Amino acid sequence: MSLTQFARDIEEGLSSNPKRLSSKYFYDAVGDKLFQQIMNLEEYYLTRAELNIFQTQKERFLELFDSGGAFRIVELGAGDGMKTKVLLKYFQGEGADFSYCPVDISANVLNDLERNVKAEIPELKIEPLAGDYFKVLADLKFKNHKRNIAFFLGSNIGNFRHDLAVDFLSSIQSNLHKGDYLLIGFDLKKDPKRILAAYNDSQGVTKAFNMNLLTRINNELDGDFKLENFDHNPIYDPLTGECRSYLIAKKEQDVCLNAIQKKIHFRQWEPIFMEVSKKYDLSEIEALANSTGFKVVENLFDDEKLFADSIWEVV
Ligand code: AVI
Repeated sequence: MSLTQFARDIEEGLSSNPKRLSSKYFYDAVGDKLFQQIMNLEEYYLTRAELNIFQTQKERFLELFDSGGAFRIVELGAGDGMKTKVLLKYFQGEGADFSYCPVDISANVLNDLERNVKAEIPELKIEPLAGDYFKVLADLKFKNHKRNIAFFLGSNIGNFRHDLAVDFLSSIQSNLHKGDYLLIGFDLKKDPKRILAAYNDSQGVTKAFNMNLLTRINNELDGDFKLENFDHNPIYDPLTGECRSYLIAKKEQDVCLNAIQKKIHFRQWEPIFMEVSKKYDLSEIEALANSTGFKVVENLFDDEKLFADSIWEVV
């Protein structure tokens, strides 16, 4: 039987001790919709905070990016480009010499984005690129020698384990030229109650977002997870800055994944680790930049100092 990567990862994660699932699998069609809803929740401050940075500091972004020559914005995981469009419109209006390369694994996402950006900013030079981030950056490196400014927004780096964040950022660095920039979004350490509320919203959307991975496993691996037997339990550790989400088995049970002939036993109150969303302070941001071949040029903050967009230069 040849297993898909999804099947292999799920089998491995649920056979581990402690059990774990990867949050990268949250994003099927239903998961994408739930994440859109999360971003509009009152408790989920991250998206609004980063949008506030873009709205209030667009002039500063342009001063930093425009060093006289042409530049290229390469957005890794562009999604709907909602926040980025604020900068693109401003830069275009100021007559900056730049182009926009949204990068995403999904060609569908890119088609929608291109249509929507062209309708709003018809004069913008846009070159969508479908594929793996590193491959796209490696191709661009040898294309023409415009200054690249890679964007990795939305606190996505917070979903990486520390060693994997270091590997990921080092790979980005090695696919950029000296002097190129990376604009990277970090959610900052703050009142633990506010952080926990963002991952435990009162409407239960974040719970549904986590539970949806069990539904996805049921659908794709012919599983029989009973969702009512699990509860969503996020915790925040102010020492490490890690908000960690778990699904907890409310009773002892077996779950069958028929497509891969696998039976998983759960003890009562046994957790499945689902996701880490790490919160940073400024010294950690600087240490991460320095350990991956960058230096911090400037940190830009929203009005409440909840979030930082950190601008790094390849050294
Ligand atoms: C995509 N990522 C930055 C989100 C976060 O805040 O860690 C995913 C998320 N998980 C629960 N709510 C939002």
